[in-house]
Amino acid sequence: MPASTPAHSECLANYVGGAFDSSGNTFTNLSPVDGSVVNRVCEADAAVVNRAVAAARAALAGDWGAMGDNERSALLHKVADGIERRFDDFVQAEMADTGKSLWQARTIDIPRGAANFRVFADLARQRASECFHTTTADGRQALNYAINKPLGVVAVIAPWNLPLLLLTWKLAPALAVGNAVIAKPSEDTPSSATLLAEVMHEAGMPPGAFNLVHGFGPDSAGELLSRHPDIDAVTFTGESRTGSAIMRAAADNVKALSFELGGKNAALVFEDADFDAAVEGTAKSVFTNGGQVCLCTERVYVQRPIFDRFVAALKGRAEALRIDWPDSPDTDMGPLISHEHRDKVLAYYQLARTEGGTIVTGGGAPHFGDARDSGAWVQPTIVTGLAEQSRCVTEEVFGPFCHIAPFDTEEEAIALANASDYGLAGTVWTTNLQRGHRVAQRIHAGIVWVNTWYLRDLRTPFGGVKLSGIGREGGQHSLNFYAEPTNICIQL
Ligand code: NAD
Ligand code: 6OD
Repeated sequence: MPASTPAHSECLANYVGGAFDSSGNTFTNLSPVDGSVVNRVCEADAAVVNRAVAAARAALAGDWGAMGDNERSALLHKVADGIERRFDDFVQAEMADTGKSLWQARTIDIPRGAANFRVFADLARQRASECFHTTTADGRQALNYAINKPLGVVAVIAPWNLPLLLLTWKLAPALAVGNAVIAKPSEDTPSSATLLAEVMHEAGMPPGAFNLVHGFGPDSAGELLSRHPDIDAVTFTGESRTGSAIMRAAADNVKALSFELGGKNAALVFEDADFDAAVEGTAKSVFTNGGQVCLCTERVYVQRPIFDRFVAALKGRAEALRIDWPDSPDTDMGPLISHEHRDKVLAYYQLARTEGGTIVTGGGAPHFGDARDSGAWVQPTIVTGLAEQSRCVTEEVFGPFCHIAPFDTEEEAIALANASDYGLAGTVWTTNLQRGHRVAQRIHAGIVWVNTWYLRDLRTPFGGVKLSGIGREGGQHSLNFYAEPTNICIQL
């Protein structure tokens, strides 16, 4: 297949060693909007994965490995330019695979895809290195300085919820410090990654520096990458259970691992909060992307004096959400990613009932009377009255779902937020500045927002504690993971 084969040709191809490769089996990518076929995708088998690893290794020994910081940085800016030039193609690809709204793809997913390349291209070029002037016991002097080398060949395994955003969040820093990468997008969202391969090709990325393999997890491309003896690091975003499987597979070669995993995030709404802002912000944090953002709130704790009013107001917001075709300009929420995921989320809605909860709103699937009835849609759902130990309050649902419970004291609110196996994000709503700082600092999570949600500065540490991940990404934290420092000690 010629290198310029478009992403939406008959079958989305793998991209290996600077050329598109459509050998092997194919699988079907279905639209969650109406169940129709979006495209067919070439599944990378062991031979394709091996070729990708060999191409990456060769790139490190060749033009890519020899490239200087400034040239690499300029190339990554060209990739960002390429994403922006084909902005509408990326938006369409993301909407077709996920059913997310045009508005969200245009304002969050695709701009962040380009921004990830620009930010890390600049940070890597401007990076300082450590240097110590050392006095030794005999009174002589030594100079210690560190140089940062790429880790080598890095596998990037990405999820389906923010496909381009989360893939490039890892690809960009890995490439910026000179690694050769093999990207594996989710089997549910192969299209924007294939467009990215075209953009990489057009930008003049040296063959093998960026490779793309399509496929599934177990017994497929994901596992082949995690086990591959010639891959130095795996950086993964997805379910906590998958993180454990990758950890086991990568153990034999003691690969470096960076994991961004699941969440069961709490929002604490104090009676002194700006009520309307807290309702609006909580609605956003529960229902954005159909609740399919790892940072979404699934546990809302509200101080008792405003509990009933808050539940009623959030119910009103949930019922006002426009659930519609992704390309309609007013759509707030599209379908879930797949029929399989819809069944999982609907099973939690049912479980909420059997666990003794009260369904405040939603609790099922909408009926449209058109092609969407063959899609993967669910209703935004709010539940009250569940026990803190119930499965709906402890397990990640990853849908437009939250449980709301009352609390009385600040101490109790903090304890409730922290009573989770996960620790990714938290949100505090209060107009008391001291309380905002005090509570945020005591929440066991990688990020805590006060009076906002999903406000991002790409230089800050991002990641989770407990089941929510290993390590931090963002700014220098990403560069630190993707590079290996060597200390050089010179006796003066
Ligand atoms: P997933 O774990 O099912 O899949 C993610 C990726 O891993 C896919 O590319 C998949 O093919 C691959 N994979 C699956 N099994 C594998 C295996 N055994 N070996 C190697 N690769 C394998 O996750 P998902 O359903 O795509 O995404 C949703 C989950 O991701 C949620 O739990 C969500 O919280 C989490 N997530 C976390 C973050 C974060 O930053 N912490 C961000 C986004 C999503
Ligand atoms: O914004 C980011 O950088 C990021 N990693 C978001 C993760 C979202 C999870 O679904």
